[in-house]
Amino acid sequence: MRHLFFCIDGHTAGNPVRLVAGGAPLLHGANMAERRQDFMARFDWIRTGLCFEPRGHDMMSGGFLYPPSEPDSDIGILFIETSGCLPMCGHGTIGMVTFGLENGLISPREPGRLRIETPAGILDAEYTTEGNRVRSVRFRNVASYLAEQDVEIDVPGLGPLTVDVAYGGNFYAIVEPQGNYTGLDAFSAADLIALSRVVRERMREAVEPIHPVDPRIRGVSHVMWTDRPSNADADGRNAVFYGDNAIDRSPCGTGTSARMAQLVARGRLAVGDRFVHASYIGSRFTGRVEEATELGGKFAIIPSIEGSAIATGFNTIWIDREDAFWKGFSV
Ligand code: PYC
Repeated sequence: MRHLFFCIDGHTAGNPVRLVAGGAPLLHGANMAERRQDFMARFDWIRTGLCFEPRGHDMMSGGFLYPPSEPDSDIGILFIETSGCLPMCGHGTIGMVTFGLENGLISPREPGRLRIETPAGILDAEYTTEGNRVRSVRFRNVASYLAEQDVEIDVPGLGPLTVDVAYGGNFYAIVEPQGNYTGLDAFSAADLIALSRVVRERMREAVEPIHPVDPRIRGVSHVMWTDRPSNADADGRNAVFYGDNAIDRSPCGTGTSARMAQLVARGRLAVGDRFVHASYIGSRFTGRVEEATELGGKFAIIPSIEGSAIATGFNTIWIDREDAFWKGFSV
């Protein structure tokens, strides 16, 4: 039996986005958060089959568009990635909004504006166009906050590290230069991946952050290695590890949101400030601290992230149950 998926492939700031425009399963659930649970319980094979080899690769990421559950929203998004079915994904949002608009899959009620329902919450987005092309997307992300401070771990090969955990739609362990981690230039991507696996494991042993309002969102999933920018036109750069083998090619939208929440909580960034984040390959997102807020009694911020995406082609993929690797594999 073959399951057919019609996809629009492309990338946001270098990181892949596979918008599955045909073949999305019908999901149960009153909102995108409940539909995410249903998808994980019944359809995770679609995620693994489309994201992992031989149809995808370690960085593969994307999602589906659904009718939103609440009347004020224009569109619902469900994210898939090699790391799982994320509550929220920033580069994915920018890519799927771009490809959805350019191909007539999203019709906003007000041109230039969109209200998007994600499993992590509602996003208000603005976009600019030139002809049929979407040139940029800025979205106001979900409330983001510093969840854990100064967690001490010991990493073989690197030694002791003091690490914060911040939330920007996913929970990030944030490693700043210190001790033997002297900055990104001293490490290859393979080094960072190997070290990240250990950092994530040690952090999971040490803390389990739980979203203050939605306990279904919990646990450190990503590791962000930070550094000073290499050029004056950025405020920082990073390498974000996800899944088991991936370094985000984009500056990571939820990671940049988490980083801004951490910096505001530590008094190193203020409401109204702009924060240009460079990725491991030098691509950029422009973040802004839109406002201070509160999340389940905790201090939080509303960050916004701006970036752009480009489609690379249509891709008709099937998953054939006779294929030994119909669910995908990773080495
Ligand atoms: O842009 O939020 C993001 C993201 C999450 C994982 C990879 N990219």
